[in-house]
Amino acid sequence: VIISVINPNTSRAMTAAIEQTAREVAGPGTSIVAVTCPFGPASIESHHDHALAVPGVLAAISSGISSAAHPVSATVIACFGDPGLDAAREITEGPVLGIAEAGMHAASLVARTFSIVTTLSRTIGHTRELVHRYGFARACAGVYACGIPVLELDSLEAAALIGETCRETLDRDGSDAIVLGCAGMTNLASSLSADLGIPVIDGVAAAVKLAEALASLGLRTSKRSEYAPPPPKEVTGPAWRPNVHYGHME
Ligand code: 5HY
Repeated sequence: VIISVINPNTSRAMTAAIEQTAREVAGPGTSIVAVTCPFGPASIESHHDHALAVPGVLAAISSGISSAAHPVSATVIACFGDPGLDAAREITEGPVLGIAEAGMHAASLVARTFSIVTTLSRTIGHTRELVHRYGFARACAGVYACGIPVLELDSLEAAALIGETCRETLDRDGSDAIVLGCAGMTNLASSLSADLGIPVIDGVAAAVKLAEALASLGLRTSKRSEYAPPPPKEVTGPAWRPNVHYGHME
């Protein structure tokens, strides 16, 4: 099984943290290909960042497709906004998982209710929409922000503040688990879980293992209608797209 793990922002340090988690949790038969988006925002924490990130996600996926030598079994979009998820499912054969959707599924299997702790409060609206879209409106007790920008998560102060936000969230919601709302929090899950005494789900780890499970079951995205390859179309603009014709799959 080959899993392509894509960091939709262009910050290589975040890709390294994401890759480390992916390699740690991957099973013996799974290899991880970590990809940093070739262009786009350094971090994604607004609607505008999210929109700018999608072309880079699709470019990163297309480059993976065109390397038919090592066909990718599954793809993980390692950003909690799940940017480009549906478009990615149209242009790939294997399963595509976003870390938000995967994290919520994992939480729903170990807890009756869970809460989400994300970065800036301005990302709460989009996260709530994903909660509803993925069908977790009943299971998700709330979405809260720690107030730290994505690129400032890697500090002791940030870890302490995230822990504090988790405690406040659990007291407020009475929920049974926490989903960490940013790939940049991936290295905090186990220590937070030990401190709080509840499951703390890191969407990166959840997405990699769910992708591995689906790929090992031989499950691929259904091409019957909505996720069929997009109709061939003239696209003007930067020639970032390798010569992959979306109309068919190699
Ligand atoms: C992420 N942004 O996981 C999201 C987190 C967020 O660059 N990687 C980012 O705040 O939506």
